[in-house]
Amino acid sequence: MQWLKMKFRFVNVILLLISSTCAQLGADPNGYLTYCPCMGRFGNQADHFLGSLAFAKALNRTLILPPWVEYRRGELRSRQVPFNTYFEVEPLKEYHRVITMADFMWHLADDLWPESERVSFCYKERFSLQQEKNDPEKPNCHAKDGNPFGPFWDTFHIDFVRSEFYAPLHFDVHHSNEAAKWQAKYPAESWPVLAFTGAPASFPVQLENCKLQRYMEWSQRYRDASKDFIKEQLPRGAFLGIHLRNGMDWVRACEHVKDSQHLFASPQCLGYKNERGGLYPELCMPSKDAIIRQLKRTIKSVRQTQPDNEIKSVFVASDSNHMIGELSTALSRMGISVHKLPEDDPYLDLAILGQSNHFIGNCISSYSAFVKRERDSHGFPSYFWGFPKEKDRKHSNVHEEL
Ligand code: GFB
Repeated sequence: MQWLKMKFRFVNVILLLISSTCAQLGADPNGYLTYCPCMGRFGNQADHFLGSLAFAKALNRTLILPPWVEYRRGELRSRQVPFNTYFEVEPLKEYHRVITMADFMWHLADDLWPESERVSFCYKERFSLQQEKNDPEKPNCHAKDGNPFGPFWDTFHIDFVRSEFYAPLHFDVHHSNEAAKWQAKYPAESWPVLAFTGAPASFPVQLENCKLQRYMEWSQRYRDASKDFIKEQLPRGAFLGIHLRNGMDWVRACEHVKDSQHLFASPQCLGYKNERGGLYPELCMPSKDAIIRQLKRTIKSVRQTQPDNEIKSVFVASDSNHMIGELSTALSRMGISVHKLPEDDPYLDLAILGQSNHFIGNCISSYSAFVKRERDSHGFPSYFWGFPKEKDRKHSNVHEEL
């Protein structure tokens, strides 16, 4: 009997907790927006996130914060990592209403987005790789087809009953009255949740949305870990953070430099309309000698301009070759030590680069772009490998800092 009473009380407490969480979360009558960050790795997803945040605000819908999609070697299905593992949720609310996907799905979805009403949005029909699924009579977004599409929605047991094609609407809410068109076509009363097959945003991030980076604050775990590393592993004094993007995927990507005006994040140094020039190979893959020359030049220049806060060490982040040996040898006469994380951690690398006194990144990499935007939001200086072009630099007064 006693046991039954306790069980009853326990169930009551749980119900009370759930209902108070629901009350706290409160349903948004203006509706919600959810999407799969199904393109690329972190840098691409971060670019898309900023655009999606701006889009949700323009439509006046709460943005459901998607988990980050990660790929591990040897695993066939992507892993979904909760948004707040890496970034705080609260600072985003200063800009616009957001809710984590877990909170939305556990506390609100049953009422607001019942299983029978889950519709996937895509621009136009997307064909399935499995031929038998493509039915000319029933065009479909195939929102769960392939990796990471399936694993992403499966994380929250989401299946779609229908597809909606939103063409000719688009996501540029800065240069037209597109938001009003979306609201007219998909009012929140009849469409409480817009669920996009991919991010409702462009890549690279639109210029107007770069400044939203300031609402992305590292989680306590990453703030602590980066501070500890800087304090315990680097010598006292200023340090220069560098990003060396040089893995095999990058070598292949750089081959596209010769036939493009822009590649990935290149507008961050060249300008969105190539105002500051066209692409060239050294921007993508600087040689070892060019890297060492630029490092020495930067360190000397800081010595002259900021004699009270000289660079004492270099922190290297890389997806492949950190060049620790070569760089240590080259910089030893200047009394500079060269460091890297003991274990690979792309997020900790980013958090540390964000805090360095000076930063040299790869203009074409969206991973570098994340660091550049974060530093811009704090007023910290950033530079790029091979920019401006060495021969241009000799003949012009262009300041390297961007
Ligand atoms: O972030 P991301 O889209 O940047 O993809 P890019 C690169 C991934 O490589 C990162 C790892 O998300 C990390 O997982 N990575 C890169 C690093 N740099 C570092 C680093 O310094 N430290 C660590 N630990 N990991 C482009 C994509 O990548 O690559 C394109 O934008 C395409 O879509 C191309 O895939 C080949 O912009 O650099």
